Amino acid sequence: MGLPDSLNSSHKHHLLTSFKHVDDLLSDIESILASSTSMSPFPKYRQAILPVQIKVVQDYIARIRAQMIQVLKSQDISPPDPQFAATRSVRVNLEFAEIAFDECGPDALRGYGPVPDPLIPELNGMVEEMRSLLRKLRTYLAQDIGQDPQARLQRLDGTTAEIALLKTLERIINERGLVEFRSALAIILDKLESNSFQIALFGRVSSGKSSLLNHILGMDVLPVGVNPITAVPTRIMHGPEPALTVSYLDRSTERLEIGRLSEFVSEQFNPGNSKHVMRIVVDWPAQRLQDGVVFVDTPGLGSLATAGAAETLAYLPQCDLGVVLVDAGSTLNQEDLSTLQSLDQAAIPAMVLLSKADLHGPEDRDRLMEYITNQISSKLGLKLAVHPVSIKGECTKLLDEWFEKEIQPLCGRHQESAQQSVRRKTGALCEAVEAALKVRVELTAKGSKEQRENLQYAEAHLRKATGEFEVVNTFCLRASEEIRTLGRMGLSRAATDVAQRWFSEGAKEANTRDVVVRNLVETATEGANQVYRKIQGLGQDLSRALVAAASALQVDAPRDENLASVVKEMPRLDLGPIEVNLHRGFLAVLGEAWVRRQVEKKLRGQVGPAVDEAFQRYGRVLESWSRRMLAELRRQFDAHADGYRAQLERLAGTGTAGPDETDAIRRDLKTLSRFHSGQPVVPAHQILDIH
Ligand SMILES: Nc1nc2c(ncn2[C@@H]2O[C@H](COP(=O)(O)OP(=O)(O)OP(=O)(O)O)[C@@H](O)[C@H]2O)c(=O)[nH]1
Ligand SMILES: [Mg+2]
Repeated sequence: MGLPDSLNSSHKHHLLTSFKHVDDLLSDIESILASSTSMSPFPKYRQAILPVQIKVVQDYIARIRAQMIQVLKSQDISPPDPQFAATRSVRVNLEFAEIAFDECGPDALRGYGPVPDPLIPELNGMVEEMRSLLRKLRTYLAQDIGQDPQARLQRLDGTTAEIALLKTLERIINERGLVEFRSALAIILDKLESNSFQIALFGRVSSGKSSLLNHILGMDVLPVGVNPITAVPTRIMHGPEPALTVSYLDRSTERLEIGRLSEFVSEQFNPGNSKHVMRIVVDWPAQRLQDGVVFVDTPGLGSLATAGAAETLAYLPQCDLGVVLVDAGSTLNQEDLSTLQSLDQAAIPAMVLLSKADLHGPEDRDRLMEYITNQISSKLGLKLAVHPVSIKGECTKLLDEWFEKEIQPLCGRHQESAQQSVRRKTGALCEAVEAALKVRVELTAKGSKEQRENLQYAEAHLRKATGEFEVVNTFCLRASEEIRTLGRMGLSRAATDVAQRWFSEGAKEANTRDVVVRNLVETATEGANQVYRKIQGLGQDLSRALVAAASALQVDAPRDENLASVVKEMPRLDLGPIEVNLHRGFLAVLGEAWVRRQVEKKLRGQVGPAVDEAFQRYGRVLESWSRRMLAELRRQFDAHADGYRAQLERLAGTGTAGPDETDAIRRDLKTLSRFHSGQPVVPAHQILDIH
């Protein structure tokens, strides 16, 4: 009897358990390596391993693992099925990870000793980046299985021509780990499933969005008014009866009387969305809502905006048409331009309305419209028509005209428009995925140590820049707080100036008020300028980090690369009507120092409380201005940085693609190029068979 030509099951079992044990040990080594480079305040190991050694150890671990897989394969041994539901374990770990990351921030670290100032931005950046990644990952894992893009695509099969491309994109995103494109894909699938055409109204606070929608739909359910009103984006869609559906973040959805809308939608009754409303849908039986047209009323943007503005910006990429209202009473500003720019970046068609057109006669109106069109064209390079509208008197016919000429035909063609919108979004996603793949192949082709270092440098640069936000934010809060108390200092400075003038130039009493006001304004401005310069400096740092990332990835830097230009229109000190009544009179015979004290005392008595209050107010205004500027910088920075970061991490971390992967990526690129070259496309099932 000859020997059997393969290992028996006990042999195999022994091999498998031994390999499994080795693999666990290797994982431990990986965690030792990881912890030796970790920023954690509680390192487990002393830093005895140099970065270059770590790299070598990692390479060997990879080789040992590859070898084990080879051996198992050649002996026909298959590893056992996994025992735990991975998503659950991952979610549990992520919860702990978030807590752990919070503990790595400089504030937490300070409990263990002083943290060197230059390290603070980097630490903050790490915590911020990690938390944002963890949040995204958790949201993704929290979706039930019906939300899995593959299953959703399966259900949508045959509904539109884009499905084949979307399936290919889904596969590539998955296989190549391009997680940054998942949310874009999810938005497209939402669209395909809901089959609606969403027309959203954007604009600054009080530009007339809610009034306009009430008028268009023949209703008065949306609250309107002069203060910031709308706090939560509100979708209005066709329904047989007026009704209201409110979904919350933390409890189940409710269906309510339509009359209760303002309890949820308005800033007054739901300030800062304290009721945790996620989604508001109004059913309304209007003819204009048929064919699946949905209108969306959004919280106002701009300098007077409330927390709702963030909801508006988060909602923005989901609409099919963005209608931006520019108030005829206040004309176009930077905020309107950046809304239009965000729509453009999200590949969403936009229209501009000159609202409250009744405020001007036809000639002024035409001039304003021409000005707005020119500004949009010169500042953004976009050709957009501007339509005047109004809900008052005679001018309502302008609104009806706009609706009939521009919107009705679109609604009629909504099915087609919805498909166009999906096509455009899919096209944009396809281009972005292709760009990400190309970078991997190209950098692999040229792949050198220097290149790798470039990537790591750019990655660290982005991280540092992200961390600067927290530092600048703290600085601005402190500076705004200080400005609130500068009223006293401003007055004594004014007193010194007044006294000096009286002694050096002779009395010019008529100018005393101007001298005082100038000194107060200068005091406030010096403080505010620090805030301004800090935020502008941040804008420049962020732009540099983006340019460095783009150049390391060898892609074009963003068009709007100068983020510092976001920082505009710093508020000024508003002293209100103050009366100063100082006379040199008999004081002139006394010494300058004494006079100065008298002047200061008089000034305090006359305008002290008003000045204090003006500085208090100015501090608050400046604080909210700096918050807004930082939020806007953050939004613009993240729009580019998220994608760069993901690519840099992949390339600098796991390295460029190996030869097999490079071939696979080339095949992916070829498959994608067929979709837009109009060549016959391989059916989806065959594409999946290629690999
Ligand atoms: N003259 C004139 N005033 C208007 C017109 N439309 C709206 N208004 C006024 O503008 C103010 C703001 O209107 P809203 O519709 O609440 O503005 P909004 O853009 O929804 O404001 P938020 O929800 O706070 O962002 C109200 O006092 C309206 O009466 C218009 O066509 N002409
Ligand atoms: Mg409103």
